[in-house]
Amino acid sequence: PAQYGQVQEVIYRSKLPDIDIPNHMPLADYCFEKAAQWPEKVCLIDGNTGRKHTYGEIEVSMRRVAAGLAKIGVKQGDVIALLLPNCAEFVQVFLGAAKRGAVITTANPFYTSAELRKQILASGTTVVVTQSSYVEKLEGLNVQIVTVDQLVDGCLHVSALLEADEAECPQVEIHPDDVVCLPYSSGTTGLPKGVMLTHKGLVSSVSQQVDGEVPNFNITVEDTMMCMLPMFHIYSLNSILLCGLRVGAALVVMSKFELPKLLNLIQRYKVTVGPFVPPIVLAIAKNPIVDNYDLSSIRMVLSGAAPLGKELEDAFRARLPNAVLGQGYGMTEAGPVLAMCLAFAKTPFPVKPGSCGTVVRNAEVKILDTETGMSLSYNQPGEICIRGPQIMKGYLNNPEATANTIDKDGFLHTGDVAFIDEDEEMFIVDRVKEIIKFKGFQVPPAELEALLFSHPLIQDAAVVSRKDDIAGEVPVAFVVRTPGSIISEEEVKAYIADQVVFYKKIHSVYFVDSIPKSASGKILRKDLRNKV
Ligand code: 4UW
Repeated sequence: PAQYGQVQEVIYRSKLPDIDIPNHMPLADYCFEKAAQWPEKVCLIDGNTGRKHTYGEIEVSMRRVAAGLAKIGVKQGDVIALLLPNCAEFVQVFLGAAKRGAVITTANPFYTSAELRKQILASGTTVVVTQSSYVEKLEGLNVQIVTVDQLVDGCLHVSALLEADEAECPQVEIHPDDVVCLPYSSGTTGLPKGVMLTHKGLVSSVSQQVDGEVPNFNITVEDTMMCMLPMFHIYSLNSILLCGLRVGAALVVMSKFELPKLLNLIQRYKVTVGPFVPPIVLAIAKNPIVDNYDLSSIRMVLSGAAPLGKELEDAFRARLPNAVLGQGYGMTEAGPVLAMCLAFAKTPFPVKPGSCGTVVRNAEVKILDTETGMSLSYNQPGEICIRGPQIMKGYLNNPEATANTIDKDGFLHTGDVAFIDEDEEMFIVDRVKEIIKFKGFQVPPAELEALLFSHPLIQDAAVVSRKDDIAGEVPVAFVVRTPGSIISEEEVKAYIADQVVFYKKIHSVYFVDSIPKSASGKILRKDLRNKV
């Protein structure tokens, strides 16, 4: 009970009991803890070639890669960048690097040279594992490049890692608070920053989803999961790859989204679990070709990374009546999973459409009034804050941004606005942060604004989101031309498009006389969003 003069805190928790989380274990050992029980079981199926890798094979290749990395000079704590579409080598090198005690940073292989350069330098990457076609983009960087397909002059080939001697797998003492994964995210404001996810954090997050007597995300060794979302993004890395490995599921690895191919693979391999994002849920709900495939094997469809409308949920359910559809809610910095649909639990709960789930076990959520900071009770929207062993350790080399995100009590502030109803279900209603999400991909306005400012004919600029039926949101720019300049919309768009990955392209330019700002100089983004 609240004491006089003290503000009462309302803490929300899972409806499932807390569990014992073995988060003293290194991530790779945790993922393979039970795999000795099923060495012959299929772990990965390459969707392009049909090639299968068993759990036993992946476990050996993990130790070989760890040995190979040590051999080429990678030390504990060194940073390795994976610049790959989904493929077996992504999984093998990720696990081998984790086993070595190295840190893995992931990036979109479609990134431009300039985007890659920033992340590689900021993260202190010394080794980049990629495809031969992307080697060019890394020119001028002082890194060891490893290619997974063709041999390239001056680069190593991944066989140097995969064919190393597993007996030479280094013994490494890994501390639970050591960083293992370093994805980049802009968080609630500014440019992309390195998010330090530790062994303890990722083990906790996976455990919160799939471990215990009554797992929240009830996938098992019997399941075949579609691994089509890119593993360089934390959603797929955590909830598909790491959760899948932990339970012994088979993962159907797809390198690129094409609807007919996806449907074909679901039918061929009798996929049971489909982790998707809203544009894919939309395609399955609406595209007539879906009727040509037998998708009856699917029992669970997970959506996340962006909002899923109630109408779309209803349309999807009408199409795949046998599948349980629900959402998860994640944020890179939160480890990433904050909430998961309880209809996916081993003992399922009834859930409502539009909910992004219930807070995971072993974690605490507060909803704070965005004006007063007061902790709010049921059905009142405010900023979601979360505390638990799964959240990030902080931003790399950025204590200020860390302190602005994790408060002194250890709660991480998400910048998402939601309410929780009496059934403990969370509903996201708004965002008080800058980030724009194009099909679930992060578009940081600050990055595009910095590029716009760098143009001599642009005096001021602001980038905000515009709603879009397919992508969810697209970035649009408000631009103030320098006096006398006549730069056109097409020129502005082309200037940005040359420098960024496809999903950060600007879709419209609105020329204005000034950008609305607060007294402290902050762009009034809400005003601009209301204009578009
Ligand atoms: N509804 C509305 C949602 C939702 C959402 C996210 O790129 P990041 O940093 O991270 C992610 C991670 C998503 C994720 C991870 C693991 C998982 O199991 C799962 O469930 C399916 C999802 O997207 O972007 C974080 C931001 O994306 C928005 C929200 O604004 C959040 O802060 N977002 N999920 N279900 N919005």
